[in-house]
Amino acid sequence: MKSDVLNILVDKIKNAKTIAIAGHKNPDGDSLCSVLALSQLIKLNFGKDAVCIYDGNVPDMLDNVPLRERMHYYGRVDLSGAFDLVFVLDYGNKNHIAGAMPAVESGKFVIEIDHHKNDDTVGDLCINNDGAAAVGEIIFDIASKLNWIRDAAVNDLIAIAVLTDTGFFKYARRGAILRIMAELVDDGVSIEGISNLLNNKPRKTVLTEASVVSRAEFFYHGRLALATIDAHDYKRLDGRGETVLSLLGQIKGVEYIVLLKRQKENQTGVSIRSRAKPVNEIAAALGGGGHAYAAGAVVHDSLDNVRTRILEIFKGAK
Ligand SMILES: [Mn+2]
Repeated sequence: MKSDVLNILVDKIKNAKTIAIAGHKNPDGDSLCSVLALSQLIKLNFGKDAVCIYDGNVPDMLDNVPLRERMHYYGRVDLSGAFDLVFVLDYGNKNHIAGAMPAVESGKFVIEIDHHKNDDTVGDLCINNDGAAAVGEIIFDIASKLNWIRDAAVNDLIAIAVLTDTGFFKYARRGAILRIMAELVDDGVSIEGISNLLNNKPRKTVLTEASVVSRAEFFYHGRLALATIDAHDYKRLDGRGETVLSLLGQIKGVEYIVLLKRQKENQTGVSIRSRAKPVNEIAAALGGGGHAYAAGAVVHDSLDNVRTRILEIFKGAK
């Protein structure tokens, strides 16, 4: 991060009368907590209130994060006047900005802070680092380089952003992120406390997840686990069914895990996880995409037809 970039950032905050901050639609822990952490850093260090905007649904697990009440649904915020400064965080792809897009388009100056690979940027100033484990890491770096004051809320929010995006460090690729967490823990963050705070699902969600797991089917000598969720249960899931995928992935011998979600009569959500070969090409064949070992698609076909196609595809998987 170059100092001239940070000088522009500071200058723009100092001169802005109105500031908005948005993340991606259906915020995850990194998106939501990075937005809130940045808003609190701006309040602490510049005495300014930023408007925090989201679109979609906030997962139940994030209900108790610090300053949660600061997040406003875009439909309840007046976006007609252009903000002097708009931050857009963790968005990855223009489509994911969704309801906050009018604020980004009309903003007098836009700063994006992201860790996704993205060539189609929207910012007048881009602070992008696809090596960062989370946007929370970049926010921490900005605050450190500028000697900004952090309070307990900021520290917790950055820790939640990092812990959720790295799966509590399972997906951490660099030591830098652990050194940042070490500093946060020394400053009072409790990882155990955060873990407890995130365990906040409604009872019906966990019971639904458990019943979906118990009804899973196994194919090809137990190498493929396949679970299905009907439209009624789909509404009770928190997020994309990560818990179902993770539980099935704990079974000995299971290499591929597929979760089919009946979103509508002729629309089926597919999530694929792999412990063996990359599966992103399988997702691409279904019109989706994703990471090598975690991919998905939305197929405009019935669940039964998609199930048949999936079984055909994995029949040939080595
Ligand atoms: Mn992220």
